[in-house]
Amino acid sequence: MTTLSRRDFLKMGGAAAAALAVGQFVPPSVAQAALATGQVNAQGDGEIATMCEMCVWRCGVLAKVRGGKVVKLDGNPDHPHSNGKLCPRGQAGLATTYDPDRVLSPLVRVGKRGEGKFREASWEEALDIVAWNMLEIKKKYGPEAMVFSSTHNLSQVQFENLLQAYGSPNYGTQRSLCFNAMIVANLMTYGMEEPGRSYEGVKYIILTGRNLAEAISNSETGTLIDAIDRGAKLVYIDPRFTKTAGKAAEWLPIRPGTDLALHLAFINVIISEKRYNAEFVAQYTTGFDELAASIGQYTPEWAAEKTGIPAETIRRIAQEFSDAAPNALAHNGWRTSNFVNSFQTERAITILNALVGNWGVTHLPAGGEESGALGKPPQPGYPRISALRLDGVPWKYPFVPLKLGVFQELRDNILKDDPYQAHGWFISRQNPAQSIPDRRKTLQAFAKMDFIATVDVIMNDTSWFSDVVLPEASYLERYDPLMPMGAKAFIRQPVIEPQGQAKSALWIFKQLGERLGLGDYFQYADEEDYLNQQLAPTGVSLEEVRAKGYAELPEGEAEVYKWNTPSGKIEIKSSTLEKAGFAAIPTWEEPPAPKSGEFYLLTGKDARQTQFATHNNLLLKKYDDEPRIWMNAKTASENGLVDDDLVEVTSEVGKIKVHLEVTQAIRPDCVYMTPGFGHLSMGLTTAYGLGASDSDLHISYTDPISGGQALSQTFVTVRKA
Ligand SMILES: Nc1nc2c(c(=O)[nH]1)N[C@H]1C(S)=C(S)[C@@H](COP(=O)(O)OP(=O)(O)OC[C@H]3O[C@@H](n4cnc5c(=O)[nH]c(N)nc54)[C@H](O)[C@@H]3O)O[C@H]1N2
Ligand SMILES: Nc1nc2c(c(=O)[nH]1)N[C@H]1C(S)=C(S)[C@@H](COP(=O)(O)OP(=O)(O)OC[C@H]3O[C@@H](n4cnc5c(=O)[nH]c(N)nc54)[C@H](O)[C@@H]3O)O[C@H]1N2
Ligand code: SF4
Ligand SMILES: [Mo]
Repeated sequence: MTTLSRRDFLKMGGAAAAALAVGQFVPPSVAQAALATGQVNAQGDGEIATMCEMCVWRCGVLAKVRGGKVVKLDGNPDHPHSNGKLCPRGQAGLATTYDPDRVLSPLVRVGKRGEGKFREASWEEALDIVAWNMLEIKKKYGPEAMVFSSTHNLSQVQFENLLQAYGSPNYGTQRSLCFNAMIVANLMTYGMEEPGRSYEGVKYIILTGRNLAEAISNSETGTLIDAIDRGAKLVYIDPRFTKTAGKAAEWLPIRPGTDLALHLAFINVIISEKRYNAEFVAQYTTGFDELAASIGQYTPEWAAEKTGIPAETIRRIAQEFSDAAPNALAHNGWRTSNFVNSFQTERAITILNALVGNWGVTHLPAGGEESGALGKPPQPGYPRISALRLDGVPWKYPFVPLKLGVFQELRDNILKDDPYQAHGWFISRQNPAQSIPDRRKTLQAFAKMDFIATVDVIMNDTSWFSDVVLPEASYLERYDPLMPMGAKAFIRQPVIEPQGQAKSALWIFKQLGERLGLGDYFQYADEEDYLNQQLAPTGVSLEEVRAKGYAELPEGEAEVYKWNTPSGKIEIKSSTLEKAGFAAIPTWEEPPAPKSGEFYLLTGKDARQTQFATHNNLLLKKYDDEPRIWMNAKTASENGLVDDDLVEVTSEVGKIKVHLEVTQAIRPDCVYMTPGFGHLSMGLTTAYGLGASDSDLHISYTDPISGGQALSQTFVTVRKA
């Protein structure tokens, strides 16, 4: 055994000394902490509780580590989002962390923008460049000339802190491309963003384009399948026969854009046959009489014409649904960005639930992720912002909450300099080069910028067009702020040391804040200090949370639920919409339809990929199909096309080439592509060159009420290439 002198010990530094204590292959600080909490043994082997971030659902993970490497990811049985199971993407998370294409050092662009030539830089230099550019832009054009955008994640609270402290009103989130229609409809009707759902005891479920078996929300997907196993009836509405359709008792291949007609007809049957819960409606809702007076026109026969679903089917489903009430649930959906009438569709769905009085049974107050029980670092107030937002919120879109925004409009107004010119864009954990419709326009918006910086783990398509790329440590290598859920707060903690120079977002935003002269807004020494400040009021130690994976929060006062609407009731007739001159009760709006020879272009998730983010993951790629465009077999044969043909797909704004998948599983008037292929970044060596991007074809249409994008409202022609 060798002995170390005190001088040698000091020379090695604390970290190296810790590594020595637990074996030479074990990474220093993670192993030291995990050893202290008993999660790993002296050889560095063990299991560490953390949270997945392969999508936004945040399941609990038990990460198996061997000698400082993570070798397997399993679901944490203690976490309500995983209940012991991970989806395929969650299990493949190691291949994202160990992706050979990870960006592991700050990068500074040296070639032309979009050429992909970068040099490595130190953090000092890269952060100085970002801060200098942000300060220049602020000085020359005001803070509003800097756009910030980021997609839902645990460190977003500090991203928003940076944005607000800097003083820009311009915030782009993914939400208008995702669920604005659902959120704004619920706010208008229930005064809450998204009611919770319970499948316990549910007997009848209507899913409108909510493909839970493939567009996975792990725990909800599981509880839905369990409910089906217990005998609940599932009616699934989608122009495509998805895996969820395969689990359903009935699949309704609806004509796209006509879900509103279908739900108006359900409401018609329920009201005209007096199948609603009169007591619940009288006590808790407003505007029923106006709805009853206008709904007569929307008969099942009328809806059959619009939707292509037989009138007797519509009538029977409405009857079965109300018979099963209150153990019946009409699901609001999630990515409800299909058509410009999707907001009215969401209103109709939400009212259908209210009519059968399922509140408190299948439809509940939202659980919420906010928790007053946790503390946070102190900070000064934010500067007042007087500039208008580029995305039209609230001056053009008065009902869209500020934190949702209208991302596609933000992009469009950057192009128009309306109401002023933007000069810089700071992006974190987001891939707008792919996720906003009409990619050509997004690239034009990038080209207009004096400066773009991106925080990501890989060279995504947006980083590819950036001036500086800041590498975040992957979710298995870092801390994020604690996530409160009900009576617990869950932790994401490092299970291995960050590779290369990668750093947590908490660290990056603080460093940048300090360089921008905003250090007072980032009063935490490091990540552990941040978590300790969160835990301070709870009396729970960080060590305990690390060991268990969560903290029990002190019980708050039980909340008495109140509808947070102007009337304090569920607003079937929305007084807010009425005042603004919009249809105050759901009213049929005819959506545009393809011309003869054109198809609806549908988009939708695949169980093995997340959005635009995972296609470079070697494990997922191994099990993924070659991405092809679906076409109905009858349509294909009428057009002289066969399986695997290379076809040219053309919309008003773009053209792509892709191979054809001939299938029975889609309506003859639709084609379908899964998103996220057709990457532009050659820094993704696995994904580059695979498939094509529907963002090249999508046209931007915005619903004037919710600001939601209409992703199914692009029509295309298809011919042999
Ligand atoms: N595997 C996987 N799971 C995910 C994600 C992922 O990327 N991958 N992303 C997560 C996120 S952020 C979200 S928002 C959710 C999305 O969850 P969902 O909204 O369930 O998913 P999508 O696949 O986007 O869309 C669902 C379906 O809508 C159908 N559709 C298109 N137009 C219409 C229409 O007019 N009417 C009807 N009735 N159906 C229509 C499409 O054919 C598609 O099958 O999934 C989450 N879960
Ligand atoms: N055509 C089409 N467009 C769509 C949709 C569709 O179905 N079809 N869906 C819409 C929906 S529902 C949504 S929610 C949006 C999503 O739109 P975006 O949020 O723009 O897309 P993501 O692919 O989720 O972007 C996540 C980014 O985070 C990066 N990332 C992953 N892990 C980390 C990390 O730990 N740290 C950091 N800093 N970065 C990380 C990934 O590499 C990726 O670049 O897209 C919308 N747009
Ligand atoms: S649903 Fe899948 S990818 Fe998303 S957090 Fe859970 S395990 Fe991870
Ligand atoms: Mo989404």
